Amino acid sequence: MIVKNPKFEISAVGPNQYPKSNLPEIVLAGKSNVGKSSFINTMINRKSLARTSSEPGKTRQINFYNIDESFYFVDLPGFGYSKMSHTEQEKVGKFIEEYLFNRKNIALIILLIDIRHKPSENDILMFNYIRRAQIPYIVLANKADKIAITKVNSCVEDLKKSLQADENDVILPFSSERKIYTDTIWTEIEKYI
Ligand SMILES: Nc1nc2c(ncn2[C@@H]2O[C@H](COP(=O)(O)OP(=O)(O)O)[C@@H](O)[C@H]2O)c(=O)[nH]1
Ligand SMILES: [Mg+2]
Repeated sequence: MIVKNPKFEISAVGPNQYPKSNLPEIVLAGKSNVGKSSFINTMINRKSLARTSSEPGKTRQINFYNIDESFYFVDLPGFGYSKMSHTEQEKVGKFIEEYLFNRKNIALIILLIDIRHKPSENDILMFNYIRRAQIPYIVLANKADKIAITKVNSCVEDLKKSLQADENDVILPFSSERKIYTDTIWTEIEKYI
């Protein structure tokens, strides 16, 4: 896909601020700092439309990016960030759940998991939540540039096992640095918009 005019639309702190439109929403989920905002920038070929941060846990809002008036990339707040207070974590968790549970426009959820580590308890919770929600999803094993190229496939296999993923679950390596698999991921996205 060639993106021509991606626009930041709104940073929502509550459901009344979600866009009124019915455009399909492609949602980025994953823990803080896993690379959700970078993913959006990589896919749309912009350096910093989506705000990235090396300081984890900064985003508490749901950010909507209008992509050529054809769909939204939705950047969820990172969950399970230990330096956030317990009350704050709970608040963010409820906000995410409310969005995922009630929003009718969700077309696809893209769950990012760091390829370098075993999925955390929160990663597994999120995966199981999405699976049960019966919304289409794909999983990306992100930051693949951080491990040796020869290990990428076996790490993806290990991730599938840890998640107890199904045979037909789409789980691909990804790297915002190397821009690998962007075509395959666009093909997946296009199926749902
Ligand atoms: N090496 C590498 N670093 C990445 C990748 N994606 C994101 N990062 C870095 O990880 C940090 C967090 O990224 P960000 O997109 O803000 O994560 P978010 O909190 O999930 O939105 C930033 O310093 C990014 O530059 C990747 O694919 N490879
Ligand atoms: Mg972010």
